[in-house]
Amino acid sequence: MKKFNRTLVTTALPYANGPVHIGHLAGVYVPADIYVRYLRMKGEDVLLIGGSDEHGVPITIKAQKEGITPQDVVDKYHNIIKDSFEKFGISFDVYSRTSNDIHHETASEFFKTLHEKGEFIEKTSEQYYDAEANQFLADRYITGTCPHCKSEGAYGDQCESCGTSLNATDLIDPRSSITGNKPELKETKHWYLPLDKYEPYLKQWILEEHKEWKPNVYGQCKSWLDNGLHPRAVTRDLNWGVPVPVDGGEGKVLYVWFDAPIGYISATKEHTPDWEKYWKAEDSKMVHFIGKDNIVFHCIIFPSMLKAEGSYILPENVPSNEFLNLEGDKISTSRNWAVWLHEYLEEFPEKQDVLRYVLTANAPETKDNDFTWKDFQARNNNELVAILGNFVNRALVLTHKYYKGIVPEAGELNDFDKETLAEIPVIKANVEKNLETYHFREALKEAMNLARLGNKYLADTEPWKVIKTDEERVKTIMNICLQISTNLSTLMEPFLPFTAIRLREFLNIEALAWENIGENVIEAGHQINKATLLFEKIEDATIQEQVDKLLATKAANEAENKPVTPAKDNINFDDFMKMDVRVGTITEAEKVAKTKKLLKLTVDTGIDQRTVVSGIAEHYKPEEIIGKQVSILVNLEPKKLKGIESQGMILMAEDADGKLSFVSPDQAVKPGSEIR
Ligand code: B3M
Ligand code: ZN
Repeated sequence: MKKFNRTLVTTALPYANGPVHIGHLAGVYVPADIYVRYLRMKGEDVLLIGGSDEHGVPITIKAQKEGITPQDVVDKYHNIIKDSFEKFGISFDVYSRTSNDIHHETASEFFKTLHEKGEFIEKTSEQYYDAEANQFLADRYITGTCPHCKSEGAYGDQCESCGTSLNATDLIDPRSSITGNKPELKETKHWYLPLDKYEPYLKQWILEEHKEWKPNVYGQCKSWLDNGLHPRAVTRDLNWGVPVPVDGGEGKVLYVWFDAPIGYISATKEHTPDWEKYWKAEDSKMVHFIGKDNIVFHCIIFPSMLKAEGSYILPENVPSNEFLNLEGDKISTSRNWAVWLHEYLEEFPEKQDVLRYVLTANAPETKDNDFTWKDFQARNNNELVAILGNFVNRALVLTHKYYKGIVPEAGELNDFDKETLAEIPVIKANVEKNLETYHFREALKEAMNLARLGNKYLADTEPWKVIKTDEERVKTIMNICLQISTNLSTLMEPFLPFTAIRLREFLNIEALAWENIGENVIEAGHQINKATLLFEKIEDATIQEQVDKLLATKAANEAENKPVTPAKDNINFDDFMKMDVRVGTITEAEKVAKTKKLLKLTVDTGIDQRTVVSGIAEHYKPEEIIGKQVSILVNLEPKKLKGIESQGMILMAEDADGKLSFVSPDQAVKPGSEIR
């Protein structure tokens, strides 16, 4: 195996058009952080690179929707994302952003180098254009039916249903996402990277030399390479992004997927003047952590760009994950179907490690997986509390009880003691093997085995019984329990960094190196601190709140998508004229006793002051509607409701989720004015 002297770990740059959610975390940031923390603990030279992807159509579309500038959009979300990553303990060496000057310069230079080397093909072709919006329709500006899986709503650059990367002109029945119009074709010039030129190289490099890549990654690459590569446009007709820095590039920018991966380079530059050794030295190892929809860009396109430039290394591995779903449905920013990190951090303060644990234990490493709140609760209560927390707590509490918190000296070890301690290096080796091959869930499972070992040791040795007959023996037992606890604080650190710190505070020890695992590092006579619980049970009510929140989202989405009630049968004009609808002013309002829905109103109809009972109490408070002008059907037969005679009906607009609104004139009119 090749020997590397430093590691550059990159994490996909999230689009700054929304906050990050558990899908991002499980797919990319949690595994990358575990990996990097592990390497750091081994004393290796490693950098964790991240940043916000602030260019491209996802950003401009969001800005148009909200009526703000793209810069406003990225400023807002970059700050939310950066802040929540920090609080969640993703230990970036640098978290940058692609709107920084250093990135614009780096990406621009990169393009110019390729241009000067003659690596691009310049080609004029017909692209979709929206005449009404006066704009070319790049990427997500155009939607249509996917030619492969036939699902609707595929984008001009990618189908999110089947993951295929597309050209806008491949779409069936294309539509502009700005106006909904059928686009026309119009000529425009662009720069293309001839991917076909690198095909033989990529085939050798991936299919022959990197058979160890995960099957999902290798498989996607193979299918691309088997289908044959074609030149791909790396510029766009847009006004948001890195301007094309060569003649004829006016009004055009680099394709977001051209500049974004260069963002990894810019961020490294921003972090250290010594950036080149990470990117160019043969003994540097680069690893890209990404989600599965980014595979082609990191395994085919970016490597071709780096190869074309000529002075950079290529990734050693691209451990892409599959997707995490939420309660059985695909996570979606636009449908608000997600658990947002910044909200989790507020709603579950100090529980970063619980989420880190659950997302790792249930990571979508080989197939799509599902996050459910029930599973979150079960893993917290049955694993973190019952296994890890329980062992550590018993070890610490008994040490305080028997020895006032002073580590007792071990006597002679029996076979069971020796066997137990001998397990520690075995567990360490298993964790290492799994971390080094990017099997994070397996690694965590192995690490938890150390806590299981501790519990088993306690259950078998029963110090609380032995203390009555053999005080010397208990000293040995507790010494071993404290050794296991110390080792847990080190072994768990990559996965549960906040817990590791707390555990070290309890044990009153400094951070240890990975190599210390298995050594006896806690000495007899050492004073430990008072401990509190490492984890606490999560109650049903807390979980129910989260489930209810999702149910409300689902209801809102369903209401939004609910079709409008179909029109009723026609009536003739005379039928219509039978209804006497007027503008009235509400002059009094009060709740009808013992009902939830009813208000008793007095309405000035211009004709008279009359009483109307109306089922609007859940939508309006009596005091806020006095003086309101409303529409009232005055010739409806009177009817008794809860003993009150209602003389007419207030007309309300009802939307799909049952929300009621008054139908009011848009300026004050005289009560009694007829509505027709
Ligand atoms: N922003 C796409 C995504 O968030 C893109 C990743 C860029 S990595 C260089 O899925
Ligand atoms: Zn598709």
